[in-house]
Amino acid sequence: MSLLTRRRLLRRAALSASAASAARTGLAGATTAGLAASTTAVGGCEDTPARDPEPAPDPGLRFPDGFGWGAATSAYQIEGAAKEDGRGESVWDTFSRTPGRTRNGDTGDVAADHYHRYAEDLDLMRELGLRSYRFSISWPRIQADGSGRPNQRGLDFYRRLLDGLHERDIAPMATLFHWDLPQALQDDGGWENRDTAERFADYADAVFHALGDRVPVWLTINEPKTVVQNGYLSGHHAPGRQDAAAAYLVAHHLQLAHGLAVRALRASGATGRIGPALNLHPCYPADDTAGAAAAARLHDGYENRLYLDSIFKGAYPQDVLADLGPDSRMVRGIRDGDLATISSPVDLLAVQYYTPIYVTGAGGTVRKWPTSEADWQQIYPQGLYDTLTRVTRDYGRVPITITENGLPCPDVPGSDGTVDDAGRVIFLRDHVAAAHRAVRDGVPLESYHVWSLLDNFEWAEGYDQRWGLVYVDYQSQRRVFKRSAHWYREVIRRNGL
Ligand code: IFM
Repeated sequence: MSLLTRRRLLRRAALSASAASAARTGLAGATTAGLAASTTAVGGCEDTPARDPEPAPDPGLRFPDGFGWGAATSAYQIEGAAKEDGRGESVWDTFSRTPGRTRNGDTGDVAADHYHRYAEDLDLMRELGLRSYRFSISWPRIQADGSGRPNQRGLDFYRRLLDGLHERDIAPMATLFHWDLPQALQDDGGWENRDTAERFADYADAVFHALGDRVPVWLTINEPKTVVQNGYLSGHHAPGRQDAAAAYLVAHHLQLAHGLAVRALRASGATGRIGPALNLHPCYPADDTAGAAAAARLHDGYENRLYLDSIFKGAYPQDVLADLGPDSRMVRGIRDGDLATISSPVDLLAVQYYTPIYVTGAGGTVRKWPTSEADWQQIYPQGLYDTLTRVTRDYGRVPITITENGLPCPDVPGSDGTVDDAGRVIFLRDHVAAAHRAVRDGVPLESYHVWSLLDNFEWAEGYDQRWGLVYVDYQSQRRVFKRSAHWYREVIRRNGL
């Protein structure tokens, strides 16, 4: 891999690094905007309305009947109970307990205590009117060391959760891997070791057999790109490596693990549908030079096509392979038959959208829109429309679910105890409107999930960033519906804006 490429990759990873937000945007202490006063403003949390890249949506937008309004979470971010019922250690336990790795030294040991409070949280979901709930299964709860006989107490927890969802008429959507790799597998090389993909397929198979009768939709690997970029390029996520050569071998093994899990589901006889969960960033040239167009195209290869092409076209993008070079660890790690496995037919694509990327002719990136508290996030709802329509245009009419979209805000309860996150309401409104335009223009979108249901452990940012519809007071574990939760309940009730 050329020095230029390596520099470019590290810069790219740094851009998406939420740890890099140590240089905060200065929004943390700002108050939220009054909704009425800023109905045409974009959805940052700042009190000075930002320029809006698009007009306020028409009130009265309705989605197709049966549209799956949902919210999402992940195991390590909400469950807590890190040492209970036979759960093993994950890379995030190790990473977050290592001094200096997370803000304030925060860990997921307790998080939102969802493991103990899941029944209360299920009632919150019902109160919200959710039709779909996306959560993840903790691999180290099912296999403490990442292999062998599944831990029945871990499976029982998820069965109780699934039963509770069915009782409340909320459709479950289960992610098999949301970054909490068993530490024992990391000790054997983690995702750099091809065998981890095989271990993942075994784990998936155990879960399909135990819970397959209760889960209509499975997602394989959450945001493989984030593991690659944050875990292995910038190193601000577990396992904290900075090794570009390893990073793309990891990408291949994550893709392989995805394909093996798809095959395991088919072999298990379970009837659920399955697909990947990809965070897609539209990459635009920063100016109208040919150099910026070419650089944006290659950037798109690393951000999007590496994952989409391998799954939907059975081939890695040639420009990325050429850029990595024939001697790269990734290219040398691809074996005959791997792409056929990776491209095993899926039933749906889960899209997670947060930000666009603007690429200069020199391969750098610039910002064009206001950022949120997460300084890697530029607020640009049109990017969601562009992403959805691009996927349908380039990869065919695979059913799409949006499994994450959201905004961190400095939510603080007022003296009356309410949390007025008006900026988040505007953000969500504008993104829902963009999704609606995509549906109108032919995108087969079946559901939308806000990230996140609850405030939770935001990885390297610890508990400093709040992304939830529901406020969590981490001292008392009291939950409070934010203004956005009340607003979203109405959206669901009306089936639109
Ligand atoms: O909290 C994360 C989530 O785990 C994966 N997608 C992005 C979210 C916000 O950073």
